[in-house]
Amino acid sequence: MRKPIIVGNWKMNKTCAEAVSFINEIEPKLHDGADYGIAAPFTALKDCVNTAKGLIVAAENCHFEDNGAFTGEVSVPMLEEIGVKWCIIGHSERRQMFNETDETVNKKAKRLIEAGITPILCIGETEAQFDAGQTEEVIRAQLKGGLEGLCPKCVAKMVLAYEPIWAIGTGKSATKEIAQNCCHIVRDQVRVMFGDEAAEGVRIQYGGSVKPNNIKEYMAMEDIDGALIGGASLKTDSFEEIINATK
Ligand code: G2H
Repeated sequence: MRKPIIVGNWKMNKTCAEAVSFINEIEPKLHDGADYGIAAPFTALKDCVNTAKGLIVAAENCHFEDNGAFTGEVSVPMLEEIGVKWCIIGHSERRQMFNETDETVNKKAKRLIEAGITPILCIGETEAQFDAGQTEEVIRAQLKGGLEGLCPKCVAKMVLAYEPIWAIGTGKSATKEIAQNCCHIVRDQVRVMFGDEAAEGVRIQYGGSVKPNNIKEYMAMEDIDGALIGGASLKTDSFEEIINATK
């Protein structure tokens, strides 16, 4: 039985003060029906970790090297030092704008797991790939590259987020059938690579214009264990509606 996991991805939004105020307001609304979390900008992470009691606090990225000449980057030991236990890797915005590849995602996953930080690994196809019928091929290839060399038990504890790029921040969410079909492919690829235990344990999120009014239909699907939510996670009222809809 997989516990649902709902994570807000704040992206480049919220100052420390705004992040702390959000967490203080939202924490009393949490319940045991799911794990809830937010991914915050680096600058707000320490305050978020120190404020959150039940809410998961995730970083939105990390570097795979521990230190060195990587101007502007943040390493896994730096996240570890401030108590971060979760980290998004491979978000499509990082793949598209910051040259993230399956190879760097894989290095990041390995370093995070070594540090006891759970990766939330994002995958998903572009609109052109979707239109060309390449979705399955793209998903399987991204997982092959991103998960290569990890141990089955490690994969079982991870979160994989399927986010079709054409649905991100566009208001054009995937139908529940498309989302289910793709999350099923994700689970199948994990099964092919790591066996049944990993496939049944890994939690798979759908992401892309998830809102209070559509979260329930995604959560009802067999292979969808949660959601990665951008826009609708920025305001406490819409995040609270999502919390209530996933009781
Ligand atoms: C996809 C998602 C959060 P949004 O990026 O990861 O954002 O819900 O705004 O489409």
